[in-house]
Amino acid sequence: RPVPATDPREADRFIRLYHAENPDAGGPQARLRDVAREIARTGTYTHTADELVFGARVAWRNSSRCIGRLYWRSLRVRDRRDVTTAEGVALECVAHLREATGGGRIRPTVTVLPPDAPARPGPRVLNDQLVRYAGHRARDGRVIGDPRNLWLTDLARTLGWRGGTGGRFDVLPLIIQPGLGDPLLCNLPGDAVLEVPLTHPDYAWFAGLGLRWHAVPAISDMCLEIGGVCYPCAPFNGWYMGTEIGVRNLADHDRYDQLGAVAARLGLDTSTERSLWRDHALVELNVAVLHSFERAGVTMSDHHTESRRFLTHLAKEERAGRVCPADWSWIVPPLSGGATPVFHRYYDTSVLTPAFVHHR
Ligand code: HEM
Ligand code: NRG
Repeated sequence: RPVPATDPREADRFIRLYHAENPDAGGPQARLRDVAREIARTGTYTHTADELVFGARVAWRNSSRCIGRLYWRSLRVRDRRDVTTAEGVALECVAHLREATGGGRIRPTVTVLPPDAPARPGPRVLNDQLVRYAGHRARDGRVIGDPRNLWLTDLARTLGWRGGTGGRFDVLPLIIQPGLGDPLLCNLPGDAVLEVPLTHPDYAWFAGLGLRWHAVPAISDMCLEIGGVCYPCAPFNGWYMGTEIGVRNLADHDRYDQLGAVAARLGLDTSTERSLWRDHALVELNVAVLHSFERAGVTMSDHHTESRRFLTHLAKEERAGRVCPADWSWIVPPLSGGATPVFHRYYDTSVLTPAFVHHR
């Protein structure tokens, strides 16, 4: 995978932004000169530790699909640019999960591994999140587990993974692709993956559905792009908003597809759409998700609270004289959209950097 040289104009823009927002760092002129020289000599340049922290936080601030941006300034940045091996990357991913989980008090965190450099591509994690449940194709063609991860499960098997019980919630191994060389499989230690079994505050039968989800959403397949430099391995996490699990992961027809099972236990009339049995089942499923995380002491927000926080964030950004880009179709929660304040307006759709980007 050839890596192009860093665009000096991107570097220039970032260094100016850093110095504009960090007046204590002094003027940008000396640093601009050094960076230009380093790019001319090596094809790229190295961020200072402070530039990296700032760049990662602003990449979150610029994530137009993210409703959770109010706390962008408190993102914890683990600077691990010195890791040289696939084993090292795997260990840092495990350490990231442990630190970010915080025993349930989830801490928004990003771990930054080595960047792409000309003739020296950085490592990547092939899993789209650090914690993923396997999808197993059963003999009758149905899928046990998460159908979304069939490809990843197949890839792990091809690379020699023999783990898993064939069940619905088998945690997949990490698959690390080093900059150069063969991919590495790494099983996640059980104590690094906090999970929450789902129960319902009013319905004892709910536990019998055997549903659970992992505590930490840690996206691991996006590049962190700062000042023309691309960090292809920069797993990040915040906490879950309940609807991600209760409306999408467990309810989507092409995911765990649980609405029928929930509706049946609730005794709803599924013979007609007009009974709104899907809507009713969705609400109870989402009540269960929020209740279970709360009971387990794991940070999670509901979509009403997170929507209000987002508008607070927007107002703060405007007061700071910045545009806050947002993508309506991702920001509006997938349940009761019109009952949340984020529904009733439009947003600036600019694309800003630093950013987290899907490169593949
Ligand atoms: C997307 C919530 C923290 C970066 C999203 C989505 C939600 C969300 C609901 C939409 C996901 C979907 O529909 O699949 C939150 C909450 C957080 C949080 C509640 C709690 C602190 C973070 C952090 C970062 C981040 C720490 C990065 C440092 C992103 C990005 C996307 C996103 C890049 C778009 C992902 C994609 O394109 O697939 N967030 N987020 N978020 N968030 Fe956040
Ligand atoms: N919907 C996905 C996760 C996407 C990102 N969501 C967050 N991010 N909350 C899912 O696994 O359901 N975060 O960094 O907190």
